Amino acid sequence: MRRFAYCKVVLATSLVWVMLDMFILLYFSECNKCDDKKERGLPGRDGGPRDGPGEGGKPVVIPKENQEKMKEMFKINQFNLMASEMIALNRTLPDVRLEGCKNKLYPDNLPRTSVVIVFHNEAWSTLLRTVHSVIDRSPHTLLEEIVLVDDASERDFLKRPLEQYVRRLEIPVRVVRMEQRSGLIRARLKGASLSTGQVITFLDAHCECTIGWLEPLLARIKQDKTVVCPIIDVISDDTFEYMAGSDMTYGGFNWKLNFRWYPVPQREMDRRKGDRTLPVRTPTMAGGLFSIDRDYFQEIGTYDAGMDIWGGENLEISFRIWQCGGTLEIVTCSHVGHVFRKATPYTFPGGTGQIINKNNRRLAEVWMDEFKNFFYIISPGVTKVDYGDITSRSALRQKLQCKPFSWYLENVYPDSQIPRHYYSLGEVFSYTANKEIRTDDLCLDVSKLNGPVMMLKCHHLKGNQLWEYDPVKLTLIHVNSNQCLDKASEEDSQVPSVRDCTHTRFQQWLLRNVTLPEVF
Ligand code: LR7
Ligand code: MN
Repeated sequence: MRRFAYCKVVLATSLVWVMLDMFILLYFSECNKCDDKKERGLPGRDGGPRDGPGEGGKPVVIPKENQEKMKEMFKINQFNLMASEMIALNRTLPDVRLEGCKNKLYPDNLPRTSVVIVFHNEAWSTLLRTVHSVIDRSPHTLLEEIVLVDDASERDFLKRPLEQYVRRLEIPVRVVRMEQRSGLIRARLKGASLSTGQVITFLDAHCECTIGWLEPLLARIKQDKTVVCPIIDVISDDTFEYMAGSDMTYGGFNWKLNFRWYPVPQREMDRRKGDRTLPVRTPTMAGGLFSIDRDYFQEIGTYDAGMDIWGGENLEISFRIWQCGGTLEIVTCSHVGHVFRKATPYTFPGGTGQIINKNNRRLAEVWMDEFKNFFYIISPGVTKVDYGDITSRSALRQKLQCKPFSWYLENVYPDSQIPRHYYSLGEVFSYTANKEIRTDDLCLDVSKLNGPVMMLKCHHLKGNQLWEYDPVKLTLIHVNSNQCLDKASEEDSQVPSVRDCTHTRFQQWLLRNVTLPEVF
């Protein structure tokens, strides 16, 4: 395969590189002194005249005759590996920043960062393109080092060839290995503990940093207890086309505790007085790309080392930052691309569901108080999953005197899918203080007399999603139609509907109070 051929070339030329090292060192120590503009103008860097595959972030088209091979190769990493291998490791990318970001000035005493990249069986081309994009698009004065943490990969080219390749780069790049497959959380902990920069910046192993990505992140970190994420642009898993992400979305989550993007609400636009170049306060981070002050990372308890492989750590650190007095932001002037995949290419030893449920239970049990029940009712069987020992994480919450989850919902994430106030949480639905019958982001909705009732996206405008519960008659009255929720509109139908409130036998609903609401 191409990759292996390439690695052999890498080995064969490593001697030459040793000699080249001296030259490169000289060349780049020269270049450190260049101003940014000049560096950008160098051939092979942004703005340089290049027309190879994928240059300028353009999509790569695979010729017809290679389509079969392409499909085969796709399975290896769950992205178009053939396309990735055709693209230069230092391809140019468009400057996708808002105009107002391009001329911002940053203090010249910014803290230096270590960049920590963990990987398991990552492709050579995506991993090294990540590394090159960091080196090529960061002022070297701000880059302490890059730490690559190999989470027990099983690919030969990620062993010595990788070590030899990175040795010739103009920024110190360390390769460290996990002794056994540990998952991204413990791999990041190892990388963080071995790194030395004042700031730690985490990246996934298939990212590309764009021009000016680092300075606004570091500038923001100077604010106490602020953890910052770039806008995560999309690198197509099919074509490797680079597509700018929006500054109008931020991070949330649903009842299943999946991270999700949602539109930035009006209140957050208002707080920034409509200036889209100012950082957005985000309830959660996606997880893979963020910068944090090293001391603050320690102070708030790094990560939960009891979490395995993948998942849960992103919401866990998000809740923890907010509940324990920090701030989490998306810095809209910083853009980093990430290859979004539709499936995971690697194994989850012990089972995907098992691992993700375990991680999610750990975060729900430690941080979500009674609101963990929203997760539990929507994920049948999850309460049977063993989540191990959480005493040290609960003790951390105690020690840091972190605020309750209700505070987070009220103050940080009022537009959450989890209702801050609710009367009842039953087997299937919640009855919220807004008088919606709701599961996740769906609400029971009736648009005409005698039904039918449907689950539609909650619109929060009451109207046809407004239900009044009568705790004496035990009826749920659809206010607009003045009809009652009915178990069967025809005697033989099992589909709930609404009917005039006279068929009491079919119209009684027991709402179970899992948690009694506070006084409304
Ligand atoms: O066992 C593992 N060991 C690892 O070292 C499993 C993974 N990894 C590495 C992997 O090689 C990669 O570099 O960990 C990194 C993240 O794994 P991905 O790329 O498979 O994860 P993802 O991009 O699908 O998932 C997102 O959510 C994860 C939850 O645990 C992590 O927080 C990822 O970092 C995160 N990625 C992003 O935030 C990028 C934007 C995606 C979105 C939304
Ligand atoms: Mn990823």
